[in-house]
Amino acid sequence: MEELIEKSTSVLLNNWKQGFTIPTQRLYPFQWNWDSGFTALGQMHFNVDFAIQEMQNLFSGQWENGMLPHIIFHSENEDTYFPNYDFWNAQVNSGAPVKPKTSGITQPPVHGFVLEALVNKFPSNQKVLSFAKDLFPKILKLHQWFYTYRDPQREGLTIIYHPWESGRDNSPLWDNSLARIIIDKDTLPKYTRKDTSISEASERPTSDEYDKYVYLLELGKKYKYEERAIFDESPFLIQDTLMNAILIRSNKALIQLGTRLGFDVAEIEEWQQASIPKFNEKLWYDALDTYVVYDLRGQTQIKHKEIGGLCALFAEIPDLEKANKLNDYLQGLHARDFFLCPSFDPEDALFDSKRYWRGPIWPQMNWIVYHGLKAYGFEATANIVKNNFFELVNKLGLHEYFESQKSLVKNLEKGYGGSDFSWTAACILDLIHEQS
Ligand code: 9WN
Repeated sequence: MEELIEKSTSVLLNNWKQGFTIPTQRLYPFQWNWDSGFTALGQMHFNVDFAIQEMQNLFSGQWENGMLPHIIFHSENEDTYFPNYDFWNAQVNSGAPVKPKTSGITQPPVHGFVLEALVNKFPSNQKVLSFAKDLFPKILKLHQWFYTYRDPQREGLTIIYHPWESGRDNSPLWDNSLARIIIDKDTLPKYTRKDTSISEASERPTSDEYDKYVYLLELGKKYKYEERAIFDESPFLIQDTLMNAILIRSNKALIQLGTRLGFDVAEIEEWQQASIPKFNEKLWYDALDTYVVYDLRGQTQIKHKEIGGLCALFAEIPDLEKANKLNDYLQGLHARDFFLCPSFDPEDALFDSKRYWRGPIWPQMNWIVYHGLKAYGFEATANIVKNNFFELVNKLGLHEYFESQKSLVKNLEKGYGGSDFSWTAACILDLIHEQS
């Protein structure tokens, strides 16, 4: 354990850029939104000032309307990532900051429960408490943005209009919705991917998928990143399980924190009263015994088992009957010799054990599912999720994502995607400290 603590800490220190952390060198050379939340969970165990600065610098990119972008380009000189700040051109929206430059879409709002963890660890540290008082209204503003601009039907469920917002970019979940986009190569701006010359192409999204990501980015830009116009036209409009579960979990954290710090939380309680029942009503799919995402444009559930459905546990959305079904599913995978938790169901024809979000195990997802299982008292499964993660990291390194089939892991020497990855290191540190 000592060695793992040392290695993980040094990954976070090497990826530290005087105020914020990059996910990994070259492949992702800027500050990413939900990555930074998890990173702060690791930093707080060895340098609480880093954790505070990480969050402060992330929120320096918040837009006037409350939106928190998925990338903050603190440096304008890095050239190893596409799309860079100039391609996003977030300045078309008058509420985007001039400095730092940002992207024009968001990512899962982890900040509420991250701040809660920080305050729980340092309950009487004045610096932490005054930081929490300063950050709380900013997180609240972000949640207000979700419910004001991203819930057009006032259902209590927010929507995404770009796969990158879901955090799980090329999940097979999006295939049918993206198929509505017909690419006209003459009108799509020319661009060059950088990721496939840094990371293994067979572990990354395809070029067709990238064309569609660029198409949706262009759509946002065309409408100055103003939601209403984008929603009228976007072929891709999804009510995502992961995004909504994280929002609901962070709402819960804000209610607890706000009450402790003296903020009014009535509005947040109202969101919860609408969101949790709606999540159960609209996103549960009996035939698969799981929660699924809803395609708002196609007015249909997208019926696949995958990691997003399991995140409902983390927000304590399911009743015991549903929770048991999710737990049984994971126990079944374990019995069939899979490491937990594959990002997509291995029995599904669309499963791909290597390609990014189409099957591999993602560290921060294990952290989320682990805590979800614990919340229901599923200790045995929670421990498998945690121990599998440790086993993978010990054998394959602090990578971005991992193979889930035990028979294949045996012959591998490293994980997939980027190496020395920040949220992998941070989740390891947090789980080790929780244990001790
Ligand atoms: C686009 C940084 C990010 C994560 C996402 C992951 C990947 C980016 C990309 O890397 O996405 O945001 O260029 O592939 O899918 O979850 O936040 O680690």
